[in-house]
Amino acid sequence: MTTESNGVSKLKTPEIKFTKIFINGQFIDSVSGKKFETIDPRTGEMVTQVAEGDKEDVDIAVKAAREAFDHGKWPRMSGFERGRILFKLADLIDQHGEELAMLDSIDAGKLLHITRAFDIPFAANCFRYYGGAADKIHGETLKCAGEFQAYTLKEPVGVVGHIIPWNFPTVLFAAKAAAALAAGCTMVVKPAEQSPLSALYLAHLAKEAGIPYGVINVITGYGPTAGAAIASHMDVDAVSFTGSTEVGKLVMGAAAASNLKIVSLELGGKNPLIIFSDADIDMAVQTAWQAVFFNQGEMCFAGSRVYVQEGIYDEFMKKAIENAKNWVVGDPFDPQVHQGPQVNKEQFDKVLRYIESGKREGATLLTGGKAIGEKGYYIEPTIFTDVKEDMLIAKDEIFGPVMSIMKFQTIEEAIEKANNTRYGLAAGIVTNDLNIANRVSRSVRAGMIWINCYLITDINIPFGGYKMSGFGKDSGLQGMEKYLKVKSVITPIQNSPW
Ligand code: TXE
Repeated sequence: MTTESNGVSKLKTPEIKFTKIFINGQFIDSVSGKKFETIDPRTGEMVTQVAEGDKEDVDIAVKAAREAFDHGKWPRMSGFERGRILFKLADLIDQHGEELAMLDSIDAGKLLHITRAFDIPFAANCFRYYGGAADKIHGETLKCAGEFQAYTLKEPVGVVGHIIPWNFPTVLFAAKAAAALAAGCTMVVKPAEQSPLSALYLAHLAKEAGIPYGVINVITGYGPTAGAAIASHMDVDAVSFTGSTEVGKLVMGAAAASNLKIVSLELGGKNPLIIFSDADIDMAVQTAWQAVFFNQGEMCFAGSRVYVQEGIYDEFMKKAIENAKNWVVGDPFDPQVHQGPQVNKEQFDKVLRYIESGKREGATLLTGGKAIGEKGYYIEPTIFTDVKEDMLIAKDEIFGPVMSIMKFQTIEEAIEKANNTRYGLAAGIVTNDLNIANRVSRSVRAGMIWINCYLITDINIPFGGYKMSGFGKDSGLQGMEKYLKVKSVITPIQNSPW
């Protein structure tokens, strides 16, 4: 399907099948009947209208999830059976990968060829990984003092609220939902208002796969209304949030003020990428480039503070400028394009404001720095040099295609600067010296360290931060542990020989 664009080319748009909230296995209108628009970031025009869920809808969804948890078969069936259904869902995601990829591309401006090659297979594999783990959940047997023994049970926490951002809509839905489903939980998912379409499609596929009604409910809507209603709900047992640090604090506050629900937070980052002068310079430039500009720079793990050791600083700059010349910004549905539009006007304006602040505060604009075109939210890949530690572009998460380059001399200085941030999500080290790599990786306070690579991840690798980047991991077995509670059972044991 194609539609008229800004008059320059024809833009592809996918067919939109699901626009209503999903409760108890049915797509229904919101109680208020209100709808909101999702916007195509290529043009700023409406894609479609989606039901706007609010507190009342969250209440109904939580009731359905509660019923499915307290009386339904999902938490009671064997892990093996849950796993079989999750495998089926994984296959359905693969089969419908093209539709899902297109929905994320049109909602969030993500490159279709990357979404197809990475996001969708990753999402399907989340269900396979946790499907395989579902029948391997078990406790321990413990010997006690006196004539007693104990054992632990791992039980699902109950009803989980997942609050999801827009930069990896399908991936984050899958990583959170698959882990909680494997654990035997039921859930209410709130996708970001910017990117609700793939979540509704996934709800449909979950129904097709045979996940019982009420186990997955999806409420599309805004954060301060639907999202806040989940965070403060008395009958939600845990909330798993990915988004900004500011909202993470609100979610934690709401959890504390309501029922002390379990909280996990995956928040922002301002991640250092430290390039030592012994590094292979071409590899270092490529690594830095991908670390900042992949996914339009809209990554909490973007390596947006690039520290380059003085010996290779000038050469690094030269090669970085060369890279910028070959970098194509444009329609995310075009396979030749490297960078699509920012997700919406708000993020577009925010990134441009940071670029202005960089200029105002005296950083040198090496390349880029401007919006592209009259329509849509496109921004040039932008590199600042001579950046000082106290500039906003060195301190704040920009969440856009902006690289801030700083020079350093010694390993001690690099470590100190890398840790000079309120965040602690990720860090990168580029060096051929194993001793440097080992020392820096243990000295930087961050939840994820890449050595001589960046962005590489897999579903079995725990992901989550230190400091104000939050706590609690997504992915890996730890990603499932947070949806399990440990119960200790103690019984007498008589005449035991041991
Ligand atoms: O995030 P929000 P926004 C960072 C990034 C970005 C900034 C703002 O720096 O520029 O945050 O983006 C829901 N109670 N990240 O405004 O508001 C909201 O509806 C409960 C980093 O999009 O944090 C959405 O579903 N929920 C991040 C989700 O929270 C609320 C990815 C994230 O939205 C709520 C996205 C409330 N009061 C942005 N208010 C990452 N860690 O990857 C909003 N929400």
